Amino acid sequence: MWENQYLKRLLAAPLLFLAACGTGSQPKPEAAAVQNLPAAHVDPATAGSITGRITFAGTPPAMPVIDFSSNPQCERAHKTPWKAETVVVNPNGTLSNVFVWIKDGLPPARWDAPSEPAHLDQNGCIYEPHVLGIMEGQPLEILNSDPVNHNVHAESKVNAAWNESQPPRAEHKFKRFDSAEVLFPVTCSVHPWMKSYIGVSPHPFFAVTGAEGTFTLKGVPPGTYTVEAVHEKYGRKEGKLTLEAGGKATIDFAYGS
Ligand SMILES: [Cu+2]
Repeated sequence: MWENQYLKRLLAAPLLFLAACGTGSQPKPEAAAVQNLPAAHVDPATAGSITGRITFAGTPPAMPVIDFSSNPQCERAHKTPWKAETVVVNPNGTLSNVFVWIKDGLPPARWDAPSEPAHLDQNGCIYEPHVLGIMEGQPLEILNSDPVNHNVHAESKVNAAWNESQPPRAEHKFKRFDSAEVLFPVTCSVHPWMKSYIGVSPHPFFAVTGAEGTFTLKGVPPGTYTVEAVHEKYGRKEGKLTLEAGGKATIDFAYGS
């Protein structure tokens, strides 16, 4: 069971740390710096929210229908044609799958990650969700709901990259990313059309837009912030705002022509 493995890893961590000290090597400076920061504290009485909308102007590019025919089981999983999710423009003219986060402005602090894992599934030989937000140090539980072998390849640059096969009905994988990194692709070495993206945030103020093209960051302490939107094809946009104590701030981003 993963719990046991996870526990073992937790128990092993101090030993590894001691071992590292014994050999004279040190933990990564950024990791050590974060550990030394005071624990973040948000006063609910003054926390506010940041909301926004990601619009898309112009004609959305036509997305190719994915050809699953190299694997009959992948093909059978789709009753209707499945299009690539590189650009998903919603009927209301907004853009899906945009990762939005507070890029800058929070006071230096250590934000504890939730123990509840984020999930990435392989279902119908596609990754679900297409874009995933997760906190630094939060467990990522990876499922394979397909009757076929997949190969999960985290193509991270700041965090160590890894590439591991995941047979059908295998145990779920549990991973963690210990440094902020927005965004990096996750691909499958068996099925070239499979691609998702992960954004690792050092704090809990991030969101991914869905069918409404909107986002909400809740429980944000008052302050002046740089908010960044990141789309896999259309790239990065940022804007600044000031959130008053107990207030609501809005910031919209526009993509497309
Ligand atoms: Cu695959």
